[in-house]
Amino acid sequence: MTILREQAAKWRHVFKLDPNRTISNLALKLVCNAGTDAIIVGGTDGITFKNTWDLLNRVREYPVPCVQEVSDINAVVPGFDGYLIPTVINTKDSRWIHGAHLDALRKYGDVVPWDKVLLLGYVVLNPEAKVARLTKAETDCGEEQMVAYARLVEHLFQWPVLYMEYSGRFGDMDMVKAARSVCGQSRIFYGGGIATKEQTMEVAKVADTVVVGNLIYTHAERAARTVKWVKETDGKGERSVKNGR
Ligand code: 1GP
Repeated sequence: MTILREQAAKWRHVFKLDPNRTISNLALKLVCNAGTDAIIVGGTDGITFKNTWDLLNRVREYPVPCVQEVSDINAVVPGFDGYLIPTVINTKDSRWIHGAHLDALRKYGDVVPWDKVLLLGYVVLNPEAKVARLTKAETDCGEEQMVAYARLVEHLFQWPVLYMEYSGRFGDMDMVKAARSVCGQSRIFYGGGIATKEQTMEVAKVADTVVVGNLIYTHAERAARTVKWVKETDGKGERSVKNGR
């Protein structure tokens, strides 16, 4: 087991910062000091070495773990605490499943710090999201199909993380519950449209790791409060029943 995998197994809340978006010093301070488990730096487009490097250096002012979600091999920046590698399960375009990964391994396979790498198995569920269009994700997915994806990750592939990605829109909690009903080992990450206390707590009761992105840029103070709201759900909901954790 990688070291990063062990660390991520304890993440209940993470913020996702996009290097291609502007964030004020005040907003950054609020989210970095909010008590989150980690900051993820990554996004879908306009990601460069420079904007990633700049953001890492600003986050490094604070004592919070900071990992990079890699979307472009040319923008991988040394010095992060870890590297999240996404793969999209609900696409037929092999580039997003393992094609880009193989290209990267052919070039840089000898120097990958494997103990700092964590694979994220994405199911992209919001057809309007940039990531859905880019990866040609098959977002028209019902609960039965979601259970099949979750079983693929949990049992067949035995991957560490199933990431349910609704980026930009609050998702269908019945879909998350469907995945929850068959996931015990793989961790369920949920991201998408979290903007209120109710939404934060609803997600936190079912998913293992709550990802907050856009709210940082629109309501930084409220985004900071999501950390506390997640903690308020400890011991409640499907998540605690299913896993006893
Ligand atoms: C995006 O899952 C994250 O990759 C978070 O989504 O930006 O909608 O909060 P939001």
